[in-house]
Amino acid sequence: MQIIHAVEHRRHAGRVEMNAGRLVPCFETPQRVEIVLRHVDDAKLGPIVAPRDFGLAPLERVHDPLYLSFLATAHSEWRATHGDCDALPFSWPVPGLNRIRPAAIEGRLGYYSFAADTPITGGTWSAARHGAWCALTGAEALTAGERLVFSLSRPPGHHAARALFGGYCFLNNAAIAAQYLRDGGAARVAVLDVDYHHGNGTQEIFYDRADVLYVSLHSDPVMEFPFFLGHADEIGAGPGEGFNLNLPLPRGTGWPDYSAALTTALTRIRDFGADALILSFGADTFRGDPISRFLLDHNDFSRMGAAIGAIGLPTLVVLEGGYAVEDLGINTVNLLSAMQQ
Ligand code: Q9C
Ligand code: ZN
Repeated sequence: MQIIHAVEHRRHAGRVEMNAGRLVPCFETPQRVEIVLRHVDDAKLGPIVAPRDFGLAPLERVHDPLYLSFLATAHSEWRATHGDCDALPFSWPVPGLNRIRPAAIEGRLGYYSFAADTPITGGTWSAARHGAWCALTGAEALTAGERLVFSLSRPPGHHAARALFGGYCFLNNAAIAAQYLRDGGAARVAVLDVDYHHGNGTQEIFYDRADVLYVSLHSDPVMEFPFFLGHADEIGAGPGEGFNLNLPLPRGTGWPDYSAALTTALTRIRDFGADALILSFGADTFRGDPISRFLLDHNDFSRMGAAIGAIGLPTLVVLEGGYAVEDLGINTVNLLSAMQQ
């Protein structure tokens, strides 16, 4: 399988995030991708290639151009007043407040975000763009006939909405790739999201559309981030009704209940008749994950990969979360190896 990777991911290295009342070192670190890179290389899973530069046009198919301009200059604007520290949002236009876009950078940080867990650094924009280009390069390879491609990038993407960052995400790599496949002639694209957290961004982007099916297995938002989206009764809107499937699971879920939900998800994807599958893969369902509460073991990622591979669709795997850093390499290789069978 082709593996797409860009060294620029290292330029996004946040120092701190808000966690349980304290600023703590970021969980989403450059080391994550370096570990996965070492493991896929050791396992000889395939050639590792750099992405090509797709410019901004395919990003603008999914994201608000003004949001992209904000991301491009946010840290230099922040640095001009606050020096070279991470930019973190702290005030949001929740319902009841006026949604006029502020001029101040501190205000625009809140205007374009939904969580205080996601710092913007000097290299964030470069890293995020190269990450999206990895997904696009992978999607292009599918168009050229590849059956399985892995976009090994960070920062992750599935929490990023049309004009919102948060949950460690800035650009929705999976959504950008799905839209690129649609624009390239695929009639139907399915996105399967197995990250521990609900992909609120991907859901929002495709919520009123029947051409991109979004199916997610995740920790029930009544107890877990992103809290405000991901319930089972969110089924899509207008022409998109019936094309959004949320399968929330309780904290403490292990393989037996997880695999039953995965069967439901894969049945829906099969019925949909997709031309291609995008897998938003987060390994934060692993039992040792420091911020998550599911109980999957190393072997369960092989089982997951075998089940997903068995539906036989050309598939682009995009890396989302997974914060047990050493295990992230093992879990990713287990998934990908089993998908290849
Ligand atoms: N400090 C992904 O897995 N963080 N994002 C909440 C904890 C939310 C995870 C605050 C975790 C987001 C892609
Ligand atoms: Zn996650």
